[in-house]
Amino acid sequence: MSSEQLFEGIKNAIVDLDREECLKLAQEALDAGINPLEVIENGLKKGIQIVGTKYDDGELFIVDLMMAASAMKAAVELLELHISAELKQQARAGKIIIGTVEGDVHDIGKTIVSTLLAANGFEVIDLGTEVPSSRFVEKVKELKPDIVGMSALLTTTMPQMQEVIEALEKEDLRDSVKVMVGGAPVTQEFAEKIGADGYAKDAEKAVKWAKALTS
Ligand code: B1M
Repeated sequence: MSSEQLFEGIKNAIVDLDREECLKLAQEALDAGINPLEVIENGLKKGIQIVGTKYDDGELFIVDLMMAASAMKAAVELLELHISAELKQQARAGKIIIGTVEGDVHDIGKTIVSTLLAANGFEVIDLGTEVPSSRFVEKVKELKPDIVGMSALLTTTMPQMQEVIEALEKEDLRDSVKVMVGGAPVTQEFAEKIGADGYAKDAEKAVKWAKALTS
């Protein structure tokens, strides 16, 4: 199968909520030597976007979203092993704590960002999902990272990012860290409005930003 056929098959497997087919094709792509990031961008992400639109249009339900997410997470986990293995030896480029903000359970994109940052030499401490501002503050005090990264997928949880920045200011910690934000509804304009230092549209841009912010 060509790489284009594999991407198409992986996209369709997500849309069909077919976890096994998705994993099988992801493994085939790896065996064929295709860059795992291309599989995520050209196959998995396209599939999950279609699923999101179908959910919006009432064609799919929350249970379907969960099945698609489970297939995507399993495939990302498989691909991640290969991303990290290639680049793990690199020197540490900086320390980052990252999490999905309070009230938000979406973690697929955040985990891809974490993995790619780690693969590019950053020490990444992933706080998981639904992370309250107090935990971000506590971890900044404890771990003294170079960057705090926040992800939000819901318009209703985006304001949490500002809350974290304000909490850092209140504790006199804001000047000790750079803040990077991202997630589908987040924009450059929003990042500037809440006083973040960086915004990234996707995982590769997040790495570029993190490198620029720490250099
Ligand atoms: Co939900 N969901 N969801 N969902 N879900 C969205 C986000 C939605 C757009 C779907 C829709 O209506 N079309 C919609 C939000 C609408 C809005 O806010 N305007 C929505 C909704 C409404 C909900 C619920 C409220 C549904 C309900 O319960 N009625 C609920 C909320 C639960 C909660 O959080 N409290 C909910 C639940 C779920 C599932 C649990 C079923 C599942 C998540 C599973 C999981 O993550 N473990 C899910 C899914 C899968 C989606 C969609 C379909 C896909 C999200 C995803 O994984 N995308 C999504 C629709 C969509 O986005 N098209 C949707 C793929 C991922 C690779 O992309 O996360 O954007 P993304 O990450 C990218 C970039 O954004 C960027 O890099 C990543 C890689 O390129 N990035 C960063 C992300 N974080 C970054 C951080 C950075 C930098 C870059 O710096 C730190």
